[in-house]
Amino acid sequence: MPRRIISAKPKLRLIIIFFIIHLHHLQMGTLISDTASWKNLKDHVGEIDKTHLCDLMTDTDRCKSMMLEFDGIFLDYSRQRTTVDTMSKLLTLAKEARLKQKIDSMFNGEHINSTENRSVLHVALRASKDTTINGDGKNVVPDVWQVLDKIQEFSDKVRNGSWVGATGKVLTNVIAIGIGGSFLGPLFVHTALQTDPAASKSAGGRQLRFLANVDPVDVARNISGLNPETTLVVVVSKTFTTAETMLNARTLREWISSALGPQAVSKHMVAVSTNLKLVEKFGIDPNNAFAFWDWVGGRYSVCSAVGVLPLSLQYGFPVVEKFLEGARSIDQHFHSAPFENNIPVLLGLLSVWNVSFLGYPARAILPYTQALEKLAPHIQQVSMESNGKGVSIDGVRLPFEAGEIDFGEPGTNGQHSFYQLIHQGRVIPCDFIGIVKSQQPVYLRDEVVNNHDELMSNFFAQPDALAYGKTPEQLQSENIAPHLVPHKTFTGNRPSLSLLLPSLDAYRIGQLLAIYEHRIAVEGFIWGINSFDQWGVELGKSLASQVRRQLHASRKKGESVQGFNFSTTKLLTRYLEASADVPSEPTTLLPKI
Ligand SMILES: *[C@@H]1O[C@H](CO)[C@@H](O)[C@H](O)[C@H]1NC(C)=O
Ligand SMILES: *[C@@H]1O[C@H](CO)[C@@H](O)[C@H](O)[C@H]1NC(C)=O
Ligand SMILES: *[C@@H]1O[C@H](CO)[C@@H](O)[C@H](O)[C@H]1NC(C)=O
Ligand SMILES: *[C@@H]1O[C@H](CO)[C@@H](O)[C@H](O)[C@H]1NC(C)=O
Ligand SMILES: *[C@@H]1O[C@H](CO)[C@@H](O)[C@H](O)[C@H]1NC(C)=O
Ligand SMILES: CC(=O)N[C@H]1CO[C@H](CO)[C@@H](O)[C@@H]1O
Repeated sequence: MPRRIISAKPKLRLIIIFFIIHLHHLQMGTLISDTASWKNLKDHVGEIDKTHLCDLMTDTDRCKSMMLEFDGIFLDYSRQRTTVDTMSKLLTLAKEARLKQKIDSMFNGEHINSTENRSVLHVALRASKDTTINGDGKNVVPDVWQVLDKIQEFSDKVRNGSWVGATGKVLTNVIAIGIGGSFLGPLFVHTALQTDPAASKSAGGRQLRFLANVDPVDVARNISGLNPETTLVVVVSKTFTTAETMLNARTLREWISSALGPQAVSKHMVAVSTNLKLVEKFGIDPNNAFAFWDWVGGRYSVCSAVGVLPLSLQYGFPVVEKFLEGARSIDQHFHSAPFENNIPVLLGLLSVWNVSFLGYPARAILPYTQALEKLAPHIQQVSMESNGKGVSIDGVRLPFEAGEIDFGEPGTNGQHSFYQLIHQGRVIPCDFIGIVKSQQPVYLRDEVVNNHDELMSNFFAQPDALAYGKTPEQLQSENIAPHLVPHKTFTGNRPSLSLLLPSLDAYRIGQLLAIYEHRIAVEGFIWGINSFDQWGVELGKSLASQVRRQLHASRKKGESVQGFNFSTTKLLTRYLEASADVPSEPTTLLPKI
């Protein structure tokens, strides 16, 4: 081929080169930023920059078209910096990105986790028994239900006292050890359920704790106040090799066997893992291992045994089943609703609009209920681990930035913290999440409104404060001292959206989870990246093993620090010297507080 180009006439040569480049381009897949609809949206930003939300909000037809409801969830995105025209341009972008086909590929079990040749089927984890979802040529739903049935039976036995600890006592406490997706998702759901009346009634005095960090301080806190005789430990690790989880598991195994003898381990520890060999080697009966599959990514695993086992132990399987049903309702909506009425699709498109066109890289998640305090940390992982990528799915470096910076706190706490920056500093699009009926209503005599209404007054007020702002003229008419006017001015035009849920029970929590999961997938599908791998977490891990080897060699053999750069050498040397008095031999003493 190259020889033929060289021998061709100059003009022909150019044509051939152009053809080769074009062919290469097609093979590598077109970047979304090269499409007409992307450019069209870029040009459209100028028009939007001429608008202000306080004007856009006066157009009732526009606002009406930006509200929708599905299965009790009400979405209002009229405070986006968008017009009806923007929305239609975004829908065209979705078409050009082949969003529909990509969603179908996910539901059809195609290997969309292409860098690792895997399907992405967390939707199968909450499918009803009679559905068929194929992964690698077989229906995976029966496997899913086999594990769910096993969890139901096991959690029933522990809860009703027919499975007891080594000394015959009922196991009323559970510590689940896992990190990343095996921690944040289940913790989010647990925190949200804790104060739901139905869930807390079925928890009936039981305790559930999640241990993640390899910091021994966390071990101390997690075992504090618990008796090994009444504690069941669930070890969650797909490969049973995750460094942090396995060290914590060995530490709690020591806690149990030093109190109750080594034979107690099999009564007090169970596993969520696929590596039955290592489970058995560890001392856990492989019959007490609960499986999940290669097509479940860590951050999408809360609906697998990873979340379902600890949550069923705490709340009973029927409560957790409701949670799965809520997620299923959104899965079906996401798969079948037309894009203009599809909540996760619209939210995903709006995120792309903010990040890639308006240049707002961050997003605040602001639930007006303390029960959702772990929503933002969970979504932070789902979103930032999924979409924080630098190349397209075909390996081409992106000429734009993908991913978004997620953070958040429940209102009204956030209002006394970072809202200052959101109102008068940087523009940070906000997700306001409100609940119609509180999990724990309180209404005091002599108060103007009940406590939940007080909370929700803020939920309704904040989006307008952000959108409308306050002008110098308004301030002058209020006779504000002139030197204070600039300080009290709010520029407004700050976008937000409002999601209103009828209540916060297990079903609604499942819906909320699935809305965010799918929204994040939509963003990745549009950007043309692989939202389902996470190579970015590997480098730090491998450098840590080099440090681990060094710490061992220095402490045991007095070797000096070598092979690191100047800065790390200094830091490590200082660390080793200053901690020369820590015990150099292992002790079986566990931390105590
Ligand atoms: C991907 O997986 C499928 C089946 O799981 C297998 O047939 C195929 O050879 C794999 N492709 C690569 C590139 O490894
Ligand atoms: C406890 O639950 C198990 C599993 O569902 C069941 O087989 C057993 O009969 C129950 N025992 C009692 C005492 O309720
Ligand atoms: C258990 O450890 C986790 C993190 O590893 C921590 O977030 C949690 O607060 C601890 N639990 C208790 C009860 O202290
Ligand atoms: C994609 O594959 C990798 C490697 O097996 C896995 O770590 C990741 O969790 C997968 N992602 C999903 C969403 O299944
Ligand atoms: C885009 O803005 C809306 C609110 O206007 C917000 O809800 C959404 O999360 C934002 N997305 C991003 C990625 O900033
Ligand atoms: C001089 C030297 O040792 N440089 C090292 C600094 O750290 C990086 C990351 O571990 C190494 O790649 C360098 O070789």
